[in-house]
Amino acid sequence: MVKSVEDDLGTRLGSQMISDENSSVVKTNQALLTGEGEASVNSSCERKKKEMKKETRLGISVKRDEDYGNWYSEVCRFGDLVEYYESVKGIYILKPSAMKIWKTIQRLFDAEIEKMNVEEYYFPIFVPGSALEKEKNHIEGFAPEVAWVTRAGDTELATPFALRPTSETVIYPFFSKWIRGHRDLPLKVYQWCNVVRWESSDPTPFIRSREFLWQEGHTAFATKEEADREVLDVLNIYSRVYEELLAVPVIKGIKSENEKFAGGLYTTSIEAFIPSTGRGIQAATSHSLGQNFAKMFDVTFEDKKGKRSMVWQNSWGLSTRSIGVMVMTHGDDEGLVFPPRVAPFQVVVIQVPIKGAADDQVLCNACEAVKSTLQEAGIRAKVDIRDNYSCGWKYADQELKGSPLRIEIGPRDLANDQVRIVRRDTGAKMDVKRGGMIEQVKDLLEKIQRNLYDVAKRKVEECTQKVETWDEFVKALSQKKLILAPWCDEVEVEKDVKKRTRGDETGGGGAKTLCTPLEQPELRKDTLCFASGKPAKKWSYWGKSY
Ligand code: 87F
Repeated sequence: MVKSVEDDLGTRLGSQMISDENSSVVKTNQALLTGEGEASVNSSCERKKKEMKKETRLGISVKRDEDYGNWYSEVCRFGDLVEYYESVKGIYILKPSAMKIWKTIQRLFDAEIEKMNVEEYYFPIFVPGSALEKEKNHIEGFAPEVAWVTRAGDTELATPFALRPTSETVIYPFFSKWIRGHRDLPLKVYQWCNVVRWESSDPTPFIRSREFLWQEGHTAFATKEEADREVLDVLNIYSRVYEELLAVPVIKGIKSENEKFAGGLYTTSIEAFIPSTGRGIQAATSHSLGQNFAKMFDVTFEDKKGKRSMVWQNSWGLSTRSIGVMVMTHGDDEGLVFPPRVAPFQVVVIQVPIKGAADDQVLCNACEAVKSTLQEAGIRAKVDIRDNYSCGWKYADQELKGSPLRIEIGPRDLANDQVRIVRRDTGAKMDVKRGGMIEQVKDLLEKIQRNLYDVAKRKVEECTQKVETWDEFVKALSQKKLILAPWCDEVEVEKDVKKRTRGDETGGGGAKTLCTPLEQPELRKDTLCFASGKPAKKWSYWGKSY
């Protein structure tokens, strides 16, 4: 059974903490007010934090770079993002922190997509078998992942329903019905919903789960040009969600024939890279469907000259995987690290008491007052008021849960009319006068947001390697690099690379293209494909992936 970290620590730490507090030297109220002896209290909290972590393994029990899989799982669970749903494998409960982040993503996305005149709908979760049948050729590879409802009570359903793995087959019959003439175009719809994909490979919270949340968009246009433009407009919004909110650098690109959505014309994506594992991860996709689905679902319109034509369609999606990519990008050995713009709480205020002091109500009030001042300035803040935990424990807990800033207030701070601010990303500490606190906090939150992005970007750049030959490629792959290589763009060559790199020491499947970046480095005329030796047509990113 997996218990939450608080349950765990409550039982493991409770008695130890109480005896710790009781055995401490009693300080007078005078000392409390003047802050006398508090320097040692502050550092004793830090020391205690370290000791407690060692003894009780408060928080993460493994190092990120030693056991990435377990590190990630612990960070998600102990950081209070998810709880495992033990009854069904690959299913997770999203806790309030995860939902708050998802809501922030939703808000930015809604605001941007509204500017593009895309309207929100809600379509049913049930997909009639007959509709999926229509798309048979394209979902062939996906069929094992489709989950079905076959029975109601004791009665077998005459026509079983699938739970949506994606909603093309639910929505397009209505496009066929709603679109009559050119005046009905463009038709642009999107929805926020859950989808179900019964994946067989290793489930991982947010990254690969059997039920997840996403936003999916489906649009129809009179011309290919309009549709093409939208594919990239949406990709840009996705890229902004990652870069501006989640502080995760991504690469915009086009998928290879092997890796595109088989039902469409071409697929664009944004790709992130996780340096610790050396794997790429598809962060969101925006597809041009061409007229394939229009043909299948009879989505046609009468143009201005009275001629019937098929529409041009797109579909695009961004899921809660984004939260997992953010955790992987910024998390460290102490736990989660949230970028300020999405952090459920940007500041946690913690009281640094004088051990054994009879009355710390003054401090408690000061913490509440600081929190209120922060909240009034629009900063998401909370006080950790739990009186059954020591300040050291609370520091470690705040670090585990990823809030960008911690404000410590002790008697000396009170006496000096100041607070101590500690950064989650760098650990830097600074004492700030109460009067200038809001300005400082706002400034620091912006700095942290920028720093997280810059550090992540630098790490990816350090892991990126340009190669031109097969030997360079294999070496870079063994060093877990994100590889940029000149390629002839042939399907068989990509399949061959995958086969030749399967089962190497880096584990996972074989290497494949992640994308062909929209931003292309210059390609010399005589450049050859690193894998086939044929003339290269483009630079593509290669690597192992999630
Ligand atoms: C799993 C089972 C059945 C992906 C599946 O990417 C069908 C599918 O069609 C399936 N997994 N796909 C492709 C989804 C394409 C597209 N749909 C709208 C997106 C974004 C949102």
